[in-house]
Amino acid sequence: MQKKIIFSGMQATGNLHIGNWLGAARNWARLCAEYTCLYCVVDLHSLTVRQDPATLRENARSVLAWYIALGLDPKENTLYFQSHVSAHAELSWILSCYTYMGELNRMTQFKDKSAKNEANINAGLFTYPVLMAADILLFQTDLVPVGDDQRQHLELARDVAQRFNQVYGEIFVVPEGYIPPVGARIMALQSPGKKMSKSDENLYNCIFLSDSPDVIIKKFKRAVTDSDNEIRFSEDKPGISNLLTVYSCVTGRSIDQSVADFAQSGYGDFKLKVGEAVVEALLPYRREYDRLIADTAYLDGVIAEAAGKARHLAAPTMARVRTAVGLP
Ligand code: AQP
Repeated sequence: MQKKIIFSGMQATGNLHIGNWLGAARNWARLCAEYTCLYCVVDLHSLTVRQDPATLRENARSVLAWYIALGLDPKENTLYFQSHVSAHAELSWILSCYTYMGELNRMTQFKDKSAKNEANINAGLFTYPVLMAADILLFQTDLVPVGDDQRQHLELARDVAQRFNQVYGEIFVVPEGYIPPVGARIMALQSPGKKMSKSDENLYNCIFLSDSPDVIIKKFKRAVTDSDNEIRFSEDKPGISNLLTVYSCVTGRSIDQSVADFAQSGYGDFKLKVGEAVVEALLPYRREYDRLIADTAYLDGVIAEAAGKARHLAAPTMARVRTAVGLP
């Protein structure tokens, strides 16, 4: 039997952080044995926010190297740059003609990012979810493992696929999401009311995968908690609950076990131990990343081969879509 298909991606808008890892990439590595997987660096999406060209190129390579370092074997998985497969943009245009303004107006990420980028509320920011739908539908994707913030975009991709299928017959597989039960929304360390984000201006909000052990510990020590010195998982304790979630993800202890581990601890000791657990969990991945990012020839080879493979895999869907809508 043919394996089912997974597609997911990350933007090259900055350095990856532990939210990107625990909410998404960690599950990609777990699922890849059972599925045919395409993991894309969504560099076209990154253009919705103004990027310095050299930095974008560097970040895109860095994200791809992290994919491999975090356990995705490029021989088994197609790890590629979105901009190397022009079918993403072509399908996005076609699907934009099947997506309603009202649907895009409801997207909370558009509202959040518009508020953050008042000087550059561009059309790409608005139509971002259409490109994401195209990314997914292009490969007849069955499963999309993402963090919780992508739930609404994923729902839109499903709606657009269903609408298109209603008009033209079964052209697209309607994808399911995979959102992990723990770690789907890692929160900012200094402002646990909002999610950890690559482009956050406050660097203390974010643990980057490339942060040194000293920096990681320093950031955890500074993490915002609360005043009652009680370590429990609860909605009214967003800072503590976030740290417990991170600890649970990196150690494999359940949330209840994690709470029990710190039954005798104060906040200072707790934050230090969470930091140390993250440093330890990241160490082998960081070593592998450092080795990979220095191996230019190897990465170039992976990038070139995967682009060809992804183009080949996208071609049948594009041909069906073109025929369906009546393009000559
Ligand atoms: N804080 C998070 N917790 C859990 N998962 C997260 N993801 C992002 N942030 C968290 C998941 O990581 C994958 C890649 O995300 P993305 O690169 O597409 O962009 P994003 O969701 O907009 O992430 P960032 O880090 O916040 O980037 P910027 O600052 O550029 O907007 C997705 O599966 C996402 O759910």
